[in-house]
Amino acid sequence: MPESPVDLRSDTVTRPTPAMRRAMAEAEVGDDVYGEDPTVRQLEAEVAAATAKAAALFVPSGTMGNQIAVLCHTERGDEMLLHEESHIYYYEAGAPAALAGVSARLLPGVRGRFGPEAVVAALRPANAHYPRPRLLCIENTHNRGGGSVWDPTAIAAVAAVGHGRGLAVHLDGARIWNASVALAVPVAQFCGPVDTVMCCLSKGLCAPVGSLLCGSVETIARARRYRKLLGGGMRQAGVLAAAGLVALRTMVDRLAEDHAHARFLAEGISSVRGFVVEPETVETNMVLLRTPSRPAAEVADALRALGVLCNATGPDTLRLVTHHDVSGADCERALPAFARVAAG
Ligand code: TLP
Repeated sequence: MPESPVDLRSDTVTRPTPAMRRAMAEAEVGDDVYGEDPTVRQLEAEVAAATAKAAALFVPSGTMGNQIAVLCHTERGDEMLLHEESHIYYYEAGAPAALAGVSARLLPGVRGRFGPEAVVAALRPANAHYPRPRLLCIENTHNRGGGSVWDPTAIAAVAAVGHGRGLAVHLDGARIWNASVALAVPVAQFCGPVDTVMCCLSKGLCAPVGSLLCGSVETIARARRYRKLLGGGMRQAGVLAAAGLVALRTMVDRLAEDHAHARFLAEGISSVRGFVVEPETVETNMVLLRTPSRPAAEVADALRALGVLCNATGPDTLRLVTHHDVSGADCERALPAFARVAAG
């Protein structure tokens, strides 16, 4: 039988574990739009506690969680400040413009990070000509930054400038658990300086579906209304939340393995001609590879033919993502494909 491919396209491809499937089968449920699903309530309480926020809302996707945050913090015609490569701007189908009527002021910065000076430089004085800046967003870990981590001090520094100028601060923490494991810092410390945080259970933690938006009681009450407006009010969603609880309680610590596997891949590929990668820049479960002499999409096709799946994220950039369903042996099995592709 041919071996199954090594799927490094994303940590979103993980399948629910047997423990999750059991929990889903046995979940106690109710109608969550009536606020009557005990399993959803339990998950919301545990994630609110983990992020040290007063309340949390279970939503079907990270995209919906982020966009509800944008809706909660802004009005039509306002402006949000965020990194030029941020997921909210780059990968959410233009939703801030389409749903909230908000324009984006894009901030530069290496690997998805920026300092308070970038925020200050982007802010314009109050004047009838300018949109009102109302929201600052940070992403941790940073996806297009290659899984780079913002430490709590850096978050506090930019949040202080944002708050000082009257902006709300939102953290896209789709992979906040990876940041937490990488720095050995509790999730709550990353969240303290921000008003809202969105975190996902369906990336490295392997839950099949589900994200949470966390914030104050007032903000989450508004968020609940926006979730309904967007069609994200789910009924017996405890079936999904049950998998999320298993993810939260049992799948966080093992992310260290994914980080080690990413570093292993980067080190192995760094000596292969035709690929440019700096292993020391691998902070979590992502590896960005440059392919300077060939279009990345073509290289991805050649790797696929050899049983290694990955995504081209730019004309000469490939992204590899490690996760629960890729073992150390799979990573060892993947390495020769890169050498074969390089050899042409
Ligand atoms: N990211 C996906 C794709 O959308 C690119 C991936 O494969 O990495 N914030 C961040 C930082 C994310 O990386 C993602 C998903 C989301 C939000 C959106 O989550 P979902 O897919 O649940 O809407």
